Amino acid sequence: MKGNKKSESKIIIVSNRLPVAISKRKDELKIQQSPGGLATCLRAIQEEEKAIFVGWPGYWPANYKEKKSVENDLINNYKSYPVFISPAEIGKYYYGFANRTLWPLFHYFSTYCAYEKSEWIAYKKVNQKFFQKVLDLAGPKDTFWIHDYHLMLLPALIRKSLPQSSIGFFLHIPFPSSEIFRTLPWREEILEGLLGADLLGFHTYEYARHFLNSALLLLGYEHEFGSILIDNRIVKVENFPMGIDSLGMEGLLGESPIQKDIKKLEEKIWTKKRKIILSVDRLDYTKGIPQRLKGVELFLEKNPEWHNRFTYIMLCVPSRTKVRHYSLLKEEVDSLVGRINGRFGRPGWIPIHYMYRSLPFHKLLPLYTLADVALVTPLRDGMNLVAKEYVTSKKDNKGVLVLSETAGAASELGEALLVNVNNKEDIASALTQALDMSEEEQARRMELMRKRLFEYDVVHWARSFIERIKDTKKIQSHREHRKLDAKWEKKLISDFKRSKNRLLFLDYDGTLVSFGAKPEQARPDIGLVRLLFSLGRDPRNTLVIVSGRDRTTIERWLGRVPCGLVAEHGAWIKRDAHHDWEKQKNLSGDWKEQLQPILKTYEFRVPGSLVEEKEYGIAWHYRKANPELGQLRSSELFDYLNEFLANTDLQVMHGNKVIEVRVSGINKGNGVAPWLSEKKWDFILAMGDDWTDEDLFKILPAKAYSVKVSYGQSQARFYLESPQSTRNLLRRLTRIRK
Ligand code: ADQ
Repeated sequence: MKGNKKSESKIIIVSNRLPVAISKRKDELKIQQSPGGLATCLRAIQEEEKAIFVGWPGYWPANYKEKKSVENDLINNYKSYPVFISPAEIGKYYYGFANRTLWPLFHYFSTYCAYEKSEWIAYKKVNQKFFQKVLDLAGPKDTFWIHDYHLMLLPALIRKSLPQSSIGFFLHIPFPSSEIFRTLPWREEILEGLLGADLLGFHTYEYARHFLNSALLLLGYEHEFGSILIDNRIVKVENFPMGIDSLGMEGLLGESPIQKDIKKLEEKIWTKKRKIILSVDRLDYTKGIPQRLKGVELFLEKNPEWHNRFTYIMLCVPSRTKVRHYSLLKEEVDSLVGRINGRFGRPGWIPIHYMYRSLPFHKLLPLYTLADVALVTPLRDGMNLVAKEYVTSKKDNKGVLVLSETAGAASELGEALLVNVNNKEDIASALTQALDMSEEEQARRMELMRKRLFEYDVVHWARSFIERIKDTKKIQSHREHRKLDAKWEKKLISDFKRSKNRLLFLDYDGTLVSFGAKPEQARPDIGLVRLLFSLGRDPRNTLVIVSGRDRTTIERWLGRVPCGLVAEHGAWIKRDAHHDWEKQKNLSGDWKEQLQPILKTYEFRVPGSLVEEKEYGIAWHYRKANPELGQLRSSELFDYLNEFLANTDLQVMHGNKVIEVRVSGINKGNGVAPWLSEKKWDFILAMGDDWTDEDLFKILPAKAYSVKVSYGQSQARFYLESPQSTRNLLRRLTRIRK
């Protein structure tokens, strides 16, 4: 079986829970559907032919024989490969780290968080256990799709042992703001674990942005349009709002047993002539149940005319009952329901009909269909599928959804009545508005939401996620082709060897030396000076250092190297040691006076940043600033300056952690023109790391070797990772014998 599985290409879906769960009643094992939103999603992708599932079956077998029988049943009948986790491990990993630390933290309940080292260790151990299982099943062409906060270390574990594999990870809960996330003691390990994936998916753009900010702030990883480069591998971070199985649900609604149930319930309601308000949740403190009840209480206080004219059916599924905050919540909800029913109930009418149990989906459907109002009021929710299920059930477009603005679903269901759950007045008045809403208004809102849900259903969601993992792999392999690898390096060296007139353009910062915290800290070390001497000394080489720095600094550092110099991005050039500096154009730096106060304000507002004045340019560097603040303020300054300097002959550039203003028409391409125009060259190499080097790459002949020393879009033919790789290449060139 194992051999077979390894030879086909398949999708391995890994989640804490399998789509089905096992339980034992009266010595008999039973297999049922797992509860909750993630399980709903897994069932929807279960139909995917090539998918297999890996996860916890919710059961610890009594003995080896039972274990084997459970395993065979799950594999053969449900394509599910169980990872058996002992009760002690479940206590620490699932009820512990996952649900007493990560769950409250990611839902902004930081005061509920426990930070227990032993639970963190158990979490690592169980992630390792999943990894071993996955490794047993994995073939070379398989795609892994890992789900949710229980398994955040798994992507990196797989990446380490199968570096070429395709890995996607989807988080079903919110990713909190970096200010919250950074309070986690093991924050770096969690981020590194996730970044083992090729694709990281979140329900909303906000969560993706929070993740990118945390990676920047805590690990220093920058991103470009949602892509992060790690060890020469691209990680894509994107939002994929999860849908539900709308078509499947509509099909179920048409089945006759469900229609019968709907009819029965309808008659019951009709005789009482009461409207139905419905809520359906796991009993979880993130779902805002007490807040909702207080809103309903206020509605009852303010609207006596509605007494005896509605029933609120509140359906709660027991959840994580072994975690203390959940049992406290149960007590609070019980007492609130008792209080409200006691206060407002009368013979023949109780306002809240509270059911503390799970219902099979087909029993839920009639309730959805007949409810006039759905009250979905989580304090935080990754998405919230109940809201989407309610809307989908409304074939006749009748019904009103009241939805919390802090549920992920709110970003797609803007036609709902959106409420701030902490404001009970808001809930009470939304209820009034919902119960009084005309049928035309209901239909107008419902129709728009339904259309969206049918277009972006769970099948669309799952397919687009899997497609995107493949796309990311394609981007990576395209990148691989551009790498100046051993094969291309051999060709470059052999062309270099054969040539007699070689032209070498080298940028300085980020290409020959790594960036220092301050500009003056990047002075050349002795190794670099020797390397440049040895290149410049060879009569067949014409070496030119092409920099954005001011001419005084560049001359002080490299003035004795036998090479040409270009300073201030081409404003100044020095052909060789025997020539003086030449100004490229009739330049003036008078305009700097006007800009200096603006840039100084940013120096003041962003601690760690600084202003550098050049003869014909002025720059604001933010390398040492807090990365998040630096990125934010730099875009703001860039936009501002562009507007401010429109219709002048000044140009604003956003370089590597620097915003610089200089006279238009001055660029590295023009700066090197005096050399390039000589036309005698039989070998040209240009290396640079920044987009200011693009002007140089752009004007080179097609055969020239242009190399970008970092990740990012570029006109260069090749790329290398770091200044260290630049130096290694140049060192090899100096070793070539005549
Ligand atoms: P959950 O927190 O479980 O999911 P939700 O998205 O609302 O929340 O999904 C609940 C699912 O369970 C729904 O399909 C619903 O029909 C079912 N359900 C709820 N109460 C029930 C009851 N009493 N009886 C029977 N079935 C019931 C997590 C995240 C969410 C995210 C999903 C999917 O917390 O934010 O939307 O995963 O990514």
